[in-house]
Amino acid sequence: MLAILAQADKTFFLPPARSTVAGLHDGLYNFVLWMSVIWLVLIAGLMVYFVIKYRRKSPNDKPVGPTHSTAIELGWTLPPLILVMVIFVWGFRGFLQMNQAPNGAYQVIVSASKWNWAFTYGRGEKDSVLHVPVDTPISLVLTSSDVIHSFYVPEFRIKRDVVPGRYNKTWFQATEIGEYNLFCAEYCGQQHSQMITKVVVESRDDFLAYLEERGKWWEGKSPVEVGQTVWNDNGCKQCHSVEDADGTGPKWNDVFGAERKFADGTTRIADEDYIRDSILNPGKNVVQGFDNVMPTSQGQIKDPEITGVIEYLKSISKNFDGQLLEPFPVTVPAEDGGTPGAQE
Ligand code: HEC
Ligand SMILES: [Cu+2]
Repeated sequence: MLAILAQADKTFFLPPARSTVAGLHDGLYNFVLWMSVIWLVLIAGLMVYFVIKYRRKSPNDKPVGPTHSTAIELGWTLPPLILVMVIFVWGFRGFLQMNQAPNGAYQVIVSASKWNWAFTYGRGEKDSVLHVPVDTPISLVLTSSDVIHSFYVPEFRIKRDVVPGRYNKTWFQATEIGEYNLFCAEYCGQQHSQMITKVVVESRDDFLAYLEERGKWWEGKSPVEVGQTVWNDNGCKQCHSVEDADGTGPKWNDVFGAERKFADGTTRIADEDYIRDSILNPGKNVVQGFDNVMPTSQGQIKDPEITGVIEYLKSISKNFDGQLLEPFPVTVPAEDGGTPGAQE
């Protein structure tokens, strides 16, 4: 919270404007605000003045009946009409600008789910933080896999609902390199308030380097490390604790190798196939005592990542003491009861 305030240039007013449309929105906002202030002061002031000036001064004062003045009537009708039309045209221009991405905008897919954000780029690169090049129009296609969320970046002055079952669009062009907060602005359940991530605006070269690295981000990492990163970055950690406590989903430290019981009374040993199934078709085997609320990762997770999750689950499971996928040569568990699978 303090960090957010500090970033907003220590003001409770609008945070600094960092996108091309922000100027137009701020202009209109300030116009409406100051018009309201001026009219409030004027009307309230006149009211007080009239109450005093025309108060009943003696018991013999008779109330004066209504009279008509065309000039006054036009006076309080036409100026407000003109003002409202100005606000309408101004707002409508902003509305059009907000909705029409310029041709050639770079597209990013935004997937929201309880309670995290995922961003997918042109070649399937994927991340939980939104990276974009500066001074480049970015068009966003927003989808949700569960409930209504809302994509909100205060510095860019853009907010768009993310609705399950349809694709909403918006766009922006960031004007300054930096990191900005990205909020969910639609109350979407228990951990709504933690559905926060960042927009990293960087130079074109940095962005290209980032995409390059993200494309095969798992290269050079051990599968366990890959799995842990997926757990962290793909939102698994919101529901699955790796410590000894169930959350919205089952804790992960006793899954692999155990016999899992399901809501329909069936059971299954948690092996590689089961984990893969659970990730791609969460509704197929719903673990007893839990709701069928896990979003599918179908189309959002690559095979090396699934392998990573499997190995990570093995590495933290109390019910697994077999061999992990490791770089050659592997470490053989010591006969004298040393830590199984430990690296030399
Ligand atoms: C919204 C909460 C939520 C999120 C996010 C979530 N899960 Fe789940 N997950 C659940 C629930 C609830 C269950 C138990 C019900 C079921 O089996 O569908 C479950 C079950 C599982 C199981 C079977 C575990 C067992 O105990 O037998 C696996 C494996 C799993 N999830 C993997 C993942 C992975 C990998 C991710 C991240 C890509 C993830 N989950 C994200 C809620 C979630
Ligand atoms: Cu949300």
